[in-house]
Amino acid sequence: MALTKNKKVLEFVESCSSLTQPDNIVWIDGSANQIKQLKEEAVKSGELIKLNQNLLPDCYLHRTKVNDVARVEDRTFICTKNKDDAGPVNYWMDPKQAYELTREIARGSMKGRTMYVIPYSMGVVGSDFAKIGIEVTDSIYVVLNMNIMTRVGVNCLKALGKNGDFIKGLHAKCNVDADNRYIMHFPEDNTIISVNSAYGGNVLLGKKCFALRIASYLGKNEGWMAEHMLILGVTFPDQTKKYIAAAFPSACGKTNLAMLIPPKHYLDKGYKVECVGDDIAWIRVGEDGRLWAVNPENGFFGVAPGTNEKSNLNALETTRRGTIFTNVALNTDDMTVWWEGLSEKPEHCIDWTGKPWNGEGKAAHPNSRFTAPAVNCPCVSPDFNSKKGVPLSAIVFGGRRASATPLVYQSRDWKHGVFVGSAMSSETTAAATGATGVLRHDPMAMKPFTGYHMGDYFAHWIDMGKKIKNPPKIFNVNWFRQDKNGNFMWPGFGDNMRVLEWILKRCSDNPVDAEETPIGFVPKAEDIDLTGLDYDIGTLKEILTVDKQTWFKEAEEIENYYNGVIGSRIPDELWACLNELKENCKVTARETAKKPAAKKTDTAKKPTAKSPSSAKKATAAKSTANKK
Ligand code: SAT
Ligand code: MN
Repeated sequence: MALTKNKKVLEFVESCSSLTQPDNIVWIDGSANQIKQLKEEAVKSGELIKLNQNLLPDCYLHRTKVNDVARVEDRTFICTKNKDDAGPVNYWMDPKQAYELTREIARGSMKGRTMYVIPYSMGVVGSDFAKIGIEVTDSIYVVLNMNIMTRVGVNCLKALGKNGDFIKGLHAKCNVDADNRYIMHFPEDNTIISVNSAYGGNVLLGKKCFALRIASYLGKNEGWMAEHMLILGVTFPDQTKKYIAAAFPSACGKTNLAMLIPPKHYLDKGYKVECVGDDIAWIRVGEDGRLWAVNPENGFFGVAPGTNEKSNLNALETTRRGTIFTNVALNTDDMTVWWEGLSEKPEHCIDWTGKPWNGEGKAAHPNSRFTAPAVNCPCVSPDFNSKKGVPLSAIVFGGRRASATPLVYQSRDWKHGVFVGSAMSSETTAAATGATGVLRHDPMAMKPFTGYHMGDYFAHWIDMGKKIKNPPKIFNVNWFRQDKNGNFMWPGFGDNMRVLEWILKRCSDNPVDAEETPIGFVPKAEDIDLTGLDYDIGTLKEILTVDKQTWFKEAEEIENYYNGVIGSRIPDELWACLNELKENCKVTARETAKKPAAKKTDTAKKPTAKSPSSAKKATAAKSTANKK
């Protein structure tokens, strides 16, 4: 029975059911009882495998079809009336054509199936930030995942009232036919249609489709920002707190950074890191002129491989109950889960395709995932459900770069920070179909997620800067520098705290000193606290060095991207930053003779006491870790 009198909702549900012709319609009320029944049904049908309920209570395993394991960027479309408004880095389709195409595919596709109507809220129901969506789907897996990832149920319909507007989402599994798979966004109609997939980012419509692609478009029009960012809070020994939002491409370690456990001596001193979000931030200007951020999600859809007690104990603990695992391996000895990098290989296991694993190839798919409730997380922030969000001291951009980009640098101001974000490149990962390890431009880690023209998105960032009286400082980090033998040069994971500390010291009223380089401010190596780490300060110096020639080439590459890809909508402020970078990186004949590039001290800032550093010998361990 319909759970609302909102005519727009009823009309939408009716239009979906007359198109797809399901046998039944079930409204998801969000009650524990209904969710329990759906899990039982999914176990019966084989859609979920019940795991060991003693070791992993309320945990299940799901396997997707082998052709349906990641987001499909080349089948994801932004359907604006004007092709230009979708811009150069999105795939575009005329809305009329896209509606016709997907409606034809979805027509009658739910015959013999049940259609579920999921009312959900992105953000705390009823808060100023929150927005309501209705997702109609024929997949129990989607219902159960949405129930973890978002706030689901009747209170969302209540918040909507009789007349409220919402984001419409239709998901029809159809035959999971990769050749007819489409993820369509109609930002001008607040509508999403997804057909022929049953994998996470393509079908959990509250996530990338709504909370980033549609929301970024809404944010541009309404004066706020939807970003692909984790949010974390650092508590200092004196109990003050500061918050950081950080943008990294998919599968580059956002979940690990968001749940970081600081090294022992930081814990001993009283430092604490708490997680507000691991993937998406909705950001507004507060009355105090600062930026305030919320995480609109309610759970974590994290990459499983590489997650272990050392890399992310908090994530592991988060997945110990109430979790749905997708495409990991099944340890048949004790009916628990396994993935590469978790622990020793199990004696007997079934790989992600459902076949006994003989130890060759991967047991878990590289993009296998856990869907886990945020409340499970041992370090979830007490501000997780805050209606007004948390104030940002720093914004951090980061990519996966084997060379060129130093461990950390700070931009000169907001505009320059926007330039740094716009110039981001990163090596591709298994989160999307296609080749991995290929360097590509991924501005603000939003290349696959901006619901409008990338040049206008840059301009929106610049415009936002004009409204923020007390802007956060903007930084760039790179945990992934490699030496000539392919070894990572920075340990990453919990040791990233050492870099976060420097970042936050730069955000204080009495900032720590820094070196000015052609690309921005880098730390003096002695100011990164290496206490307790077996690490060579020489290596640190190396990954803090900015090589002018390399960066001149980077600047030319950015120029090619600006000119050749993004084009005329790039704001003048960013061109000015690019020209400045080129100017700063011009190498004189004399400099060529005596490298490396000269640095000068940041005289604008008052130097403060240096943090203790006790560098020990040895180089960074050879590492195969993939998300630091
Ligand atoms: O598959 S998702 O888009 O949900 C996760 C990701 O790629 O970041
Ligand atoms: Mn993501």
